[in-house]
Amino acid sequence: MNAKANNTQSPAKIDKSDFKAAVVKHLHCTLGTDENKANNHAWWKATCAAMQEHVLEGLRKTQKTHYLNDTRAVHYFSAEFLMGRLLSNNLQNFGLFEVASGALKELGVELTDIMEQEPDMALGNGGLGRLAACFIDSLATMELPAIGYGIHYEHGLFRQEIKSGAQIERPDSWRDYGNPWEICRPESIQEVSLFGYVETKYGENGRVLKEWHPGSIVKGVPWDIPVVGYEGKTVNVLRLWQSEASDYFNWDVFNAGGYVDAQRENVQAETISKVLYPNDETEAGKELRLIQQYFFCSCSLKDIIRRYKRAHGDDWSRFADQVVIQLNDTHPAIAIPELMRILVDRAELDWDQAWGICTQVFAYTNHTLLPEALEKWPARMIEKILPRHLEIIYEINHRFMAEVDKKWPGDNAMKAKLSIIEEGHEKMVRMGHLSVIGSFAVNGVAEMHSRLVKSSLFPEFDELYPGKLTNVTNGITPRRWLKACNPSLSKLIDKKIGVDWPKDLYKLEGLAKFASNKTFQKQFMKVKLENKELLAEEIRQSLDLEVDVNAIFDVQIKRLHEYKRQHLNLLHIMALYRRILENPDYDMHPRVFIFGAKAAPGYKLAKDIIYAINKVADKINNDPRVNNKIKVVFLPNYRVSLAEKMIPASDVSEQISTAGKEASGTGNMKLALNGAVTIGTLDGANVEIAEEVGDDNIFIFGLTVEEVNELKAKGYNPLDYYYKDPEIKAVLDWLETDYFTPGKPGALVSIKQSLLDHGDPYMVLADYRSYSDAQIAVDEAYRDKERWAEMAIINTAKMGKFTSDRSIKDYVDRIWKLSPCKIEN
Ligand code: GPU
Repeated sequence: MNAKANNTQSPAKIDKSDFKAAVVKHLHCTLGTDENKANNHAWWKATCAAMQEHVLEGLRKTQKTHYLNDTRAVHYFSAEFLMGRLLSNNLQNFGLFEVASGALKELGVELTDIMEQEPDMALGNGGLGRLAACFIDSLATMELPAIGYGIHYEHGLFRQEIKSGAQIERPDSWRDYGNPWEICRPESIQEVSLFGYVETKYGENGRVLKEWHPGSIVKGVPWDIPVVGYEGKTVNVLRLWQSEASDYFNWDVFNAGGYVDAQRENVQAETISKVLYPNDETEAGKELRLIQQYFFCSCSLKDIIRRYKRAHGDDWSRFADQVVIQLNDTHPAIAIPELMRILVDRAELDWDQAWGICTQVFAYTNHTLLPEALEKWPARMIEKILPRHLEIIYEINHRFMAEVDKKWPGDNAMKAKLSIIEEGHEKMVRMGHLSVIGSFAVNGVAEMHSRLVKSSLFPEFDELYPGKLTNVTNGITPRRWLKACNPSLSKLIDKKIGVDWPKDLYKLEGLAKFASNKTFQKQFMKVKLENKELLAEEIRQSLDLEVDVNAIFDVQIKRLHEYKRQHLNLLHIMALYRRILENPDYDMHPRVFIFGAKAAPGYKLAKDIIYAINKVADKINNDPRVNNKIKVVFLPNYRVSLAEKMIPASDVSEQISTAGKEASGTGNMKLALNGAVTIGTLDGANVEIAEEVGDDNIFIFGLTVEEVNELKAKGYNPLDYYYKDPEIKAVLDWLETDYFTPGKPGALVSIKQSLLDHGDPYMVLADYRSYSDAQIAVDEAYRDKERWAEMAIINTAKMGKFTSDRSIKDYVDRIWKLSPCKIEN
């Protein structure tokens, strides 16, 4: 049989006619339709199926090679993977985008149209979930043995609709018509125990044995999503667990004639992986959430152990050589006591031996300092759901307290401070402390954040375990966030510096020498203008609103959160509006302020801010006196695929969190990579972006972390700013009228109240004037077209550091100690 017939030829050799034949074959044989009947959805599915042939071939080779080489692998545990769409990514990474596009064209189909059929895979909330997706892309690209483990949510992050200005949440059903990328692996089902009680027994020579009698058992069914590396050599997998009722456990009820009861148990079991919690950086404290966390951690650990045992039998001595587990925040921290349980209760290892393994296997990434995001579980809740795990946590803590006593003898205050258990009217388990104690490495996600993790979150842990706390600055994959989402700019870059940059982003530095070249500036800004036209079309389609592509496109895209300060942006927009009303000749370059943001459904003020943005937008966009100097656009349902359209079209990137609050940010990196200039505070990775692009190519404003702390210590009073700055006063008072909400005075007052009556916790007013001044500087800079083009080019040129390949290299060299494994084609 020739290579073509069995489809094992390498993707590099596929031509248009091969691809065309494969798509038609799948239209006929997989979808049961034909070229005349097929709609875009069918074409999309057939194209995915044609692609999936190569993906699965790559997957098979990769898994075989990893198995034969018995490779050490990293296991990335994350409750969220925000993958977005996969077709264009997989085509790009296999180098088949042009081939597919040409093949489809001959069939009378536009590839970019059918790509729009793909629902986003939105199994995450925001930055943390998207980071996980970028990391697994880099791991595959760098040919590293890796597996992502998470939850196969039936419903991902809600779809946002805007009705009369307000956010409405609708369910997201990303798999309704089938997901062409995933493969169910019933041969690797796991069972997970929940509830019940622990029996203490005595074994040989008085050894205490613990037996957990669970009250319920659920099945974890794995679904594998192939993760294609750039140039398509390594294809790793993202393994997501779906919960189902365990057949075995329901037998009794079923046989007793309790068909209905048995069905009820089914529903309960299936609830576990039903929906993603839509809270970003707030700990919900819900029982089901803890069950979700335990469910995927337990399935994943059992999966890892099964694989290890296949090669090493019952010899645990090499486990830590083969396995490293990265905990993406504390959401999977329950994996630590779960591994202890398996090792001590099941494998019957000594506690010390088991603990030795655990503390060589786990590493933990902290993604926030916000107190409301630091997970704590009521001990009573853990006891109910995971009785044995609570005992293990107490034992870990007991031994840890002895360590603390050795370091700080007799210091009970120190013990209370560092204990995993927080004593209070309700005992709580601090998952952050458990994670630090149970891991061999702990990292923050940007230099500044990691410094604060050491100095203010975990200073005593840093003293107790010198060297354990470290930094790995976040990154983004340039394959999705430049090559795939901005094809025009990518082609221009290819022409200028060659095609190696997607795998070696420091190569972009080669653009810097053209930053002041007039011809290149024109080419660069022409691409930007084309991208702005595409986004303007999107805005027209979605909102029936015209925007001027010669205006500055000023973009703030991220979850809605007080600390990210979308309301600072809004107050400034209102102030500009006011300036124009007071002085029709107010001199400014026209600007389109564009927002994309989802609010957690229970976060009242965040929803109020979305409402306010929309109401202010209505008024400004329809006021002829504004003379098109300002437009305000709120694009509904912000998500990965929308970001891919917004980012290439942005001139200005808003990164305006209160200093010390944004751990890193990654949208800041994506926007700068696509030639947007940042207006931002010295927060998170903005600091490192400023270092890379230089002070002349970024607009920094606002209080520093030190100044924020000083002002707080001295006693911050927002009223000082309200009375001192007439513009602040006028704008806040405006919110109280019915100017923006005719007939409904006070509809926007909660924003004013949070800033004046509730103490302005994120210091919006303290930074207002400095922000407004920085915006004037942006306006002036933009009017000098050449100067602006130079800034934009420098931003793209200097983003080398922020490829997620660099982040992964840092993890590999300093934490994971992994080696690449070449896959032969
Ligand atoms: N982040 Br904790 C989330 O998106 N969700 C969370 O639950 C937590 C953190 C973000 C940080 O806010 C952001 O600054 C960072 O860039 C991102 O994680 C990835 O590290």
